[in-house]
Parts: sequence; structure tokens; C-alpha cells
Amino acid sequence: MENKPIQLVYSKKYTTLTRNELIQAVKSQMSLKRFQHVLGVEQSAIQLAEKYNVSIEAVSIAALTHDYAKERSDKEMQDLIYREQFDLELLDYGSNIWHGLLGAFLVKQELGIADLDILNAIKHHTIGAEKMSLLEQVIYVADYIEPGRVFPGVEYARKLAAEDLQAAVQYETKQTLQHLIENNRKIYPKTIATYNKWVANP
Ligand code: DGI
Ligand code: FE
Ligand code: FE
Repeated sequence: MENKPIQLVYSKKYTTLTRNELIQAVKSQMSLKRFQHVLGVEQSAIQLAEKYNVSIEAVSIAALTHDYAKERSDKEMQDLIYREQFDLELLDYGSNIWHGLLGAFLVKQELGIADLDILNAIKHHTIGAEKMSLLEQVIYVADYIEPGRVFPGVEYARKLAAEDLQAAVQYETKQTLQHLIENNRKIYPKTIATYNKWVANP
């Protein structure tokens, strides 16, 4: 669970904030426990970015902001879905499904981050997408394998991620769907679309 210190100077290409300022902005949005998770995701994402040749800076920013909206109240999220005319089908789900989509919106609006790849990585980090860039895949997988995660299969997911990013995306997608089904949870259609594209591979 140790987070080794990360020395990273942002180029200002994606945000006018320094990494420390971004960290403070993110920290103000969540519990210490979730903030530790976010730092873990950044650490894992940077390791994956090094291996799979993705921008370390973009990955750091996407990882730090991926759960930016997670602790907003349900009321605030519901209001935002109406006000910004998101798909009203979302209202049948909860914060787990909303926080990626609305997170991307709020990160753009409140932090001024506009890079589409970063915003898509935030948007898709929970449910995936039929098409995901390498950055999106890195954030999707890092969120699953960060050092603070403890669940059966996480070690295997880490091993896969170190060898083959696509295999890690496939494994995570399948495990998540299986877990949701085992717990009688409602499946968001885009979760199934991700499974069909990445795992069933017709
Ligand atoms: O925000 P985190 O806890 O770091 O992780 P996450 O954003 O990947 O996932 C949040 C939760 O969302 C996780 O418990 C799995 C759940 N989830 C993912 N797809 C679906 C889902 N929950 C439901 N009900 N339906 C889905 O399709
Ligand atoms: Fe999340
Ligand atoms: Fe997360």
C-alpha cells in the first residue's frame, strides 16, 4: 500500500495547474481513503504508461481526476443529469455509473482540463467503452489493480497488466460483469457493450 513519491513537472499542455495544485483540488473533493486510492491509481497508471508508451503527464492527470465526482451527492448528480441533458436512462442507476460521466464534465468545467483523451479516460473508467485509447485502457486497468485493491484475482490482474494491457482489460471486464451478476446488480447496457467488444469478441 506504499505510495512511492512521484516527481513530475507538468508541461502546462493539459492544465495550468501544477501537479501539487491538482492534487490539492482533488483531495478537497473526497475522503482520505478515496484520495489514497487515487494516488495508488496514479502510481499504477504511470507504471503502465511507461511500459505501453503512453504520455506520463496525461496519465497522471487522468488518474488524479478519475474519481473527482465520486463523492458528490446523488441530488447534485441527478440535477446535473437533467440540467446538462445527459441520457435520462442514467437515472435508473446510481453514483457508481454516474461518477465517470459526470466526472469528465465537472473536471472540464471546474478544473479547465479539456483534453478529449483525458476526459474520455475519466468518462469510461468504470464501464469501459467499445473503443478505448491506450490512455483509457491504462486508467481502466490501473483503477482495478492499484496497490490498495484487495480482492480475489487482483494479483492475476496485476500480472496480466504487466504483460499484456489488452488481456488485462479483457480480464477486468469479464470479472466485473461476473461479480455484478453474482450480486444481482443491475447491469448498465454500456457495461455489456464493453464485454461484447472486448471479451466475447464475435
Ligand atoms: O470508483 P471506484 O470505486 O474506484 O471504481 P469504479 O469506478 O471502477 O467502479 C465503481 C463500482 O461500479 C464498482 O463497484 C463496480 C460498479 N459497476 C461497474 N459497472 C456496473 C457497476 N455497477 C452496476 N450496478 N452496473 C454496472 O453495469
Ligand atoms: Fe470510479
Ligand atoms: Fe477509482
